[in-house]
Amino acid sequence: MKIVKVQDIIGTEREVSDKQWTSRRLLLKKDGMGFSFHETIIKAGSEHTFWYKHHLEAVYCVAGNGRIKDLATGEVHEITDGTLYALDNHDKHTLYGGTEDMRLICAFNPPVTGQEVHDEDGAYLSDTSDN
Ligand code: 9YT
Repeated sequence: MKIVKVQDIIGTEREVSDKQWTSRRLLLKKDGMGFSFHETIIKAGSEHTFWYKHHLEAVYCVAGNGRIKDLATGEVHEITDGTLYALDNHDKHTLYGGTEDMRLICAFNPPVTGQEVHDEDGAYLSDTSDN
């Protein structure tokens, strides 16, 4: 059994940030669960375009608010505490932070290794190994 505390991840290589978002990778591929598990904070008022071409992702909001735009259809959905979105079609999307920082819990299949970088499309490159 593994016990992971987010406060032990802060400031380590499992915490990845830019000015407008922070992601803490509680579980990565090397943890052997078959998925990775993250806490992502999206700053109020910020905007991010992501495209996980090689991963499926489920995201559950537990605090704050924002919106997500499906860039294929232009549809916009409100996100608040208790909303889940599942990118079951590798959906390219834009996330908008709302009036308060949004706290999101995310699972990726296949698991993120921690070495991925967002390419010019906002996509993660495919598995860069770690087993
Ligand atoms: C909201 C969202 O897509 N979070 C994903 C995790 C983040 N891109 C990371 O850990 O790099």
